[in-house]
Amino acid sequence: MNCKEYSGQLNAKGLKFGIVVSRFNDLFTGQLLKGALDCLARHGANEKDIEVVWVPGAYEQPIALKKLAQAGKHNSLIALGAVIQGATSHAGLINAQVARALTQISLDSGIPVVDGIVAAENLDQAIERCGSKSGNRGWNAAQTAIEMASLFQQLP
Ligand code: INI
Repeated sequence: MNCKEYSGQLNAKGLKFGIVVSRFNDLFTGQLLKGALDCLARHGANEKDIEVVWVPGAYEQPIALKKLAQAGKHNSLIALGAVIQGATSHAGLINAQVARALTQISLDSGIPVVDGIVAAENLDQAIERCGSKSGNRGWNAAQTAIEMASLFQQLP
C-alpha cells in the first residue's frame, strides 16, 4: 500500500514551548522542570523559545495553560505538577478536574497540551517519578511535547 503516513520527529529546533509548573510540592516539581528543560535542550530547543510560568498549585494549571493557549505563541504546552494523596480526598478531586481541563484546553485550542502532572499515592511514588527509579515524568512530558509539535507542523 502506498499510503501517506505522518509521524512527529524528536527534533525541537525552532519549536516554541510553554511550560506551566506548580510551586506546590516544589521539591518534586523543580525536578520535573529540570528534566523537561534538559530534554528540550538535548533535542535542540533554543532557550529563548521556552517560556516557564509558575502557578501556586495543580488546580491553577488549567487557567494558566488556557491563557498561554489563547496567545497562540507556542507549538506545544506542558503541565508540570505533583499531586500527592494526603489524609483527605482533596488530591483526588484536583487530579480528576485538572486532567479533564487539560484535555479540553488542548481540544479547544488545537495546541497539544501534555499532562506532566504526577499523581502519587504517597511520597515514595512521587520520588520514583521525579528523577529516580521510574525516571523523570517531566523529561517524558517534554519528549511527548516535541513529538506532538513536530507532528502538527506536518499535518495538513
Ligand atoms: N496542589 C498541588 O499541586 N499538589 C497537591 O498535592 C495539592 N494538595 O494535595 O493539596 C495541591 N493543592 C493546592 C491546589 O492545587 C491549589 O493551589 C489550592 O487549592 C488553591 O486553589
